Amino acid sequence: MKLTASVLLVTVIISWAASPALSIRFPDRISGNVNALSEQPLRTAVFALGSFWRSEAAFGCLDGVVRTAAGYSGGSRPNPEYRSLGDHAECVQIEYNPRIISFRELLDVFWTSHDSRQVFGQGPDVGNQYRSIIFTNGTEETRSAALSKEREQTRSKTSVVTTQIQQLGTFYPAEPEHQKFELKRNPFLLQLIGNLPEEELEQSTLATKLNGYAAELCPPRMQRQIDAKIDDIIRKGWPILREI
Ligand code: MHO
Repeated sequence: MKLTASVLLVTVIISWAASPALSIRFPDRISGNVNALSEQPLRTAVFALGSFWRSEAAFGCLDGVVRTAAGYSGGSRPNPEYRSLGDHAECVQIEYNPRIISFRELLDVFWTSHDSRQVFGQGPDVGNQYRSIIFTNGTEETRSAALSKEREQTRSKTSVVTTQIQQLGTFYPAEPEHQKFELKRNPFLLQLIGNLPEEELEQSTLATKLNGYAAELCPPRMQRQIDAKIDDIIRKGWPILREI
């Protein structure tokens, strides 16, 4: 009798738990995760192409670029600073989502954003710190860089592409006053995003984009999109630009 009762109880519990109507429900895992893109592992590229103020802005508003930083690399002096950078070059470090933009596409922007045939300088900025360098991470990137340099050289044979290709060593971030320099020259845009403190500004994707916009270096479609957003804010009186 006792045994029968226990068997009955166990049977009741099992069927209760198995019944979809009565069993305890765990929340479904969120499918179609809206943050899937931002969770992609990011990659990093570093290029030297003249003044890092402009270099940072040249890559800032490309689709897929999440963050940029100005800094020093390519030399041997430990802990370089702007006034004593030794044999380093001014560089931009680009964090990007490889699902949206590839290293090769970044290389295309690298070539079109500076004159790789000027010897150790860009325009009026002359000196070793302004030399042109593609930093690479691994053989695949080194091969892409070499191929794109060859292609660039074939565009014109009358002058030599001076760009160096180097394995990336240490990237030293530059001093805060050199970060997002173009954006910082534009107090209106800084106010528009709520005068972020320095650390937030340096991490912000929006600030990265607006740094390119401030220098008028965004691709035309992005430049127009930001223009429209800003017009909208001014018309509607929204206080702060949060995203583009
Ligand atoms: N031509 C620039 C160079 C600055 S740079 C960050 C200037 O205005 O001095 O080296």
